[in-house]
Amino acid sequence: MYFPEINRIEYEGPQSKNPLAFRWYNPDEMVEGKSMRDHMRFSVVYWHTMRGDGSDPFGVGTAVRPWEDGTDSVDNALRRVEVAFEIFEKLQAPFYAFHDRDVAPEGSSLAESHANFERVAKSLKEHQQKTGIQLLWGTANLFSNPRYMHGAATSCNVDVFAYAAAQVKKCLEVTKELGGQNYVFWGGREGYQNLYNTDMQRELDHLARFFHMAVDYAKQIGFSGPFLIEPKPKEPTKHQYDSDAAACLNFLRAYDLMPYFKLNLETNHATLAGHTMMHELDYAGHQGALGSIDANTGDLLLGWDTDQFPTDYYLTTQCMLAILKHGGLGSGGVNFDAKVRRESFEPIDLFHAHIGGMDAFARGLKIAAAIRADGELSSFVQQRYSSWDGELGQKIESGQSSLAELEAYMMQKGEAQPNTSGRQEMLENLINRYL
Ligand code: XUL
Ligand code: CO
Repeated sequence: MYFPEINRIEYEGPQSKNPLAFRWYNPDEMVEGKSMRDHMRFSVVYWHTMRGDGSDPFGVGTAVRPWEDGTDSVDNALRRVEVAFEIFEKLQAPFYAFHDRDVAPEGSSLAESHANFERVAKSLKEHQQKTGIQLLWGTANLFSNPRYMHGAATSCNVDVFAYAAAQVKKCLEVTKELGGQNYVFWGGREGYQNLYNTDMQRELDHLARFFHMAVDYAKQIGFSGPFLIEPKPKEPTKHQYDSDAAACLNFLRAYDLMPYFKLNLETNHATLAGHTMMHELDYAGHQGALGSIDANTGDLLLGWDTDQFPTDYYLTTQCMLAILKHGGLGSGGVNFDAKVRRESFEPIDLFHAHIGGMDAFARGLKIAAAIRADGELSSFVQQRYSSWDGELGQKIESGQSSLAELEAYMMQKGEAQPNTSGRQEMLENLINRYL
């Protein structure tokens, strides 16, 4: 036991002042006919929680992690697995997610890296079996090693593409072996810093080839979970090819990948793209591509990917409104791609951070469900579009009208009268009634 002073975090209700208890996340509580546990499918990420050290571009790590021996050895990695599962269990998180290089050290050759990964995966599997905790998704880190400086699947160097392919092949095998429910591609360095040196079309063609190879290999080994692309518009590159939900869906359609892919949407990436998270969720959702979410938030005053834990009830309410509207997360989950601040250096801060995020999402779920149950918001929207429910609207929507017909119609009618107010302020007040 690495946290003898911390018991399993339990639900104590909104009145509780215990900082190590849930005030809103009550796993068995039913909301819209489904338990909170099944709605949220909370997941802890290995990279921030187990590997984050609090370093930033201005200074070395600050995090105190007594289980770390300062080496990047397999032994240290195996000890981390024990710590990780104690954290997951105590948080009552049913899922976790990793990059290959988070869980096991890169070796001095590809073969050694594969062997390290397999060794640690064996231990991950044992811990999963012992605890019932499951792998939400796996992904390959195709951006940290210097070989990937120009990208991986979009590198100008074919050998780098091949190396990345080998890494993804192994990571797919391990993800399947661990019962991973999805497989994620975040763009890493797939993008460009400068178009003078870039053949964008060739790079995009290569990215699509890479994804098709992954689809083919998944079929070959019987990995059936969906692939997820995680959009992000910039950082580390100036322009990331998977810039937002719309760009990803266009790419997937253009290259015949739609049947195999959905999206993993992250709040801080949405805001970097100039969108709200609700926009990204709704955009993906109405195209049947809402796969999973990376739950976090940026900072209003900082323009980069700060990956903070989400604690804002407006944000989580908006997320849950969109998620419920589109029928839930399916095989995805609410994955905390979030890190404690550099100044929050003690191990216990990892608990405070996750408790806050889980409670904020549980509260958002309850508020969203209450808004939906009352139906005032949805009936306002329905009413706002009600002119489309008449004969003309139906004819247009079903593709049976024409410009000529509409010209004749307006010639006779004369003018289109504005019919309803948008009532934005009234609706904002309405939302506030539930918070
Ligand atoms: C980077 C990011 C990644 C992905 C997984 O901004 O969000 O951690 O979630 O590669
Ligand atoms: Co992410």
